[in-house]
Amino acid sequence: MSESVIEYVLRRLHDIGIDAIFGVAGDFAFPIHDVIVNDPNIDWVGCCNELNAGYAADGYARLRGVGALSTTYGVGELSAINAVAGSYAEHLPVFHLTGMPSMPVQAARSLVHHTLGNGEFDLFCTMAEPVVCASAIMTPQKVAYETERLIATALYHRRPVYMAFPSDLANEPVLGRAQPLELPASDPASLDAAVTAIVDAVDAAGTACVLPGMLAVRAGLRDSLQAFVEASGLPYATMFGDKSVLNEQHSSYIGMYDGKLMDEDVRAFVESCDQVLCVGTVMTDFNTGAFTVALDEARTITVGLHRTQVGSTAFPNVEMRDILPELAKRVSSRTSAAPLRAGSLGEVVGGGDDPITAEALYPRWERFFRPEDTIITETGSSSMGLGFAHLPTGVTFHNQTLWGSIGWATPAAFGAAVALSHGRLILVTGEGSHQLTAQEISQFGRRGLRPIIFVLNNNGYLVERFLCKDPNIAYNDLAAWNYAEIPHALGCDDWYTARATTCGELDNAMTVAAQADTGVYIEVVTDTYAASKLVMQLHENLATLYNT
Ligand SMILES: Cc1ncc(C[n+]2csc(CCOP(=O)(O)OP(=O)(O)O)c2C)c(N)n1
Ligand SMILES: [Mg+2]
Repeated sequence: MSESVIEYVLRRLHDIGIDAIFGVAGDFAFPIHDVIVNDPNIDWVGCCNELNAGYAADGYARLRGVGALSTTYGVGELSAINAVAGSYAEHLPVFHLTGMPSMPVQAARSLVHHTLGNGEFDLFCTMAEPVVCASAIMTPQKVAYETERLIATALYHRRPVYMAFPSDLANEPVLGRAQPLELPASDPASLDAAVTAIVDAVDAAGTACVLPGMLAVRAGLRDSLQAFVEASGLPYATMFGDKSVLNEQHSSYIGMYDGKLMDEDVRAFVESCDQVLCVGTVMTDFNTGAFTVALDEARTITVGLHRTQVGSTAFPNVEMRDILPELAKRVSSRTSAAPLRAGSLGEVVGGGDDPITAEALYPRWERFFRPEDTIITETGSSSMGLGFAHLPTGVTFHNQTLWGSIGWATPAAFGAAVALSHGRLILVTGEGSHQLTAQEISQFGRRGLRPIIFVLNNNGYLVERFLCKDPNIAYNDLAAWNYAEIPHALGCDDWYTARATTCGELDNAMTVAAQADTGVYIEVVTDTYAASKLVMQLHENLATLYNT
């Protein structure tokens, strides 16, 4: 029998690395979901709601390079749209498959459920358009061509795409044909000129450094970037949203660069360099210490996904995947030792009945991390502290630094756990953020996944307390939950759970967590104002942050 519309799409998604699709079922999507559930190559991963499914697909894509979710018409897809927008902002190619009413129902402008009751059926596709880089309604005639176009577009831009399946067409045989598309190549002359310009600039520079950026990881070029950095012998620093792009234990790693807000030695060195080579960095507010980085354009080289800039000269149509290997071949090697050694969060302090202060907490977390951990951190005070931990080899650190939608981390950690092939999965979230999406904890238990989860309970929205006018204002307060009871109530029966209110209790819980062979959930209770350093620094620099 010939392949159906949805079978074609699923086969091609599997070809590019997708073996799980997150979602919530619904009648208009049954023709899609029936096939996913019966597909031997792709797991149907049910989620508690569509927003969580979108975040889970995002977390999965951070590890695997691509991700997918599937929702029903209107009610389902609109619930997911915040998550898809986040994947757009954060450069993650997530495929959003949604079911639609049948073509006759649409043609009759019928008053069916999940519509606005105005006979219009293309509204939700239109709503999705600004948060995806391409979209299509899949018919037997178009599906082959459109699938290839959408895959190529998603992979080129590293952004989500939207696919809608009218319910009467999803299981119809494919009528058209198409070949997988090749991604655009670099313009050879522009590529060669860009490589020459970079090599000349770096060779002429007395001092130079690299800022490795997350777009290189999004493009699957971590190894290629590492090879270039090794070949050049250049020191490298990392910005917040780029944390862990390259190994922090490497002798060339000099620490976190966060403009004027954090490590002054790193800032002074980076900004004094004759050339700073940014590879796949994105200069957002939280990536630049609230825009306090000061990089002189004349001394800055920027390698983007599709374009390179050396000083004020732009080299268009230069693909990052092409330029990095060329640079590794042609760059001169420096052998001088790195000018700085990356710092750590300091010695572990406190013990016994001592309260868990910020000074007690963050070094404990840093010490808890092991090689090959995958760490998912939520927007809020905890990620702003952990961003400056000195990570062991092979650890990846994930944060939604640009989109910053609280609630992301818990389902994203679930998606990452589904994608994970080795090592531990650690989630660190504030309790305020956790309240948005905490029910997704149940999905870890359901699939027998064993994350280590830390929920920082500081009695409210701490980071907001530091950013708003009146820290004690009522909108930063929360309903008090018994967090440590959540996993058991949500079906994670064998998990180790603990509520730590003192350093001693936290040490005990961490000792158990380090050896546990079940899921772990630790509520860490601190004072309302126990804040990491960056949070306090942001407070001091509010005017810079808000450009006022
Ligand atoms: C979806 C969404 N709603 C609101 C916000 C605004 N916001 C940013 S941080 C934050 C509070 C986070 O609190 P919590 O998770 O408890 O972390 P803490 O800073 O207290 O450690 C809020 C409400 C947001 N970023 N995203
Ligand atoms: Mg909080």
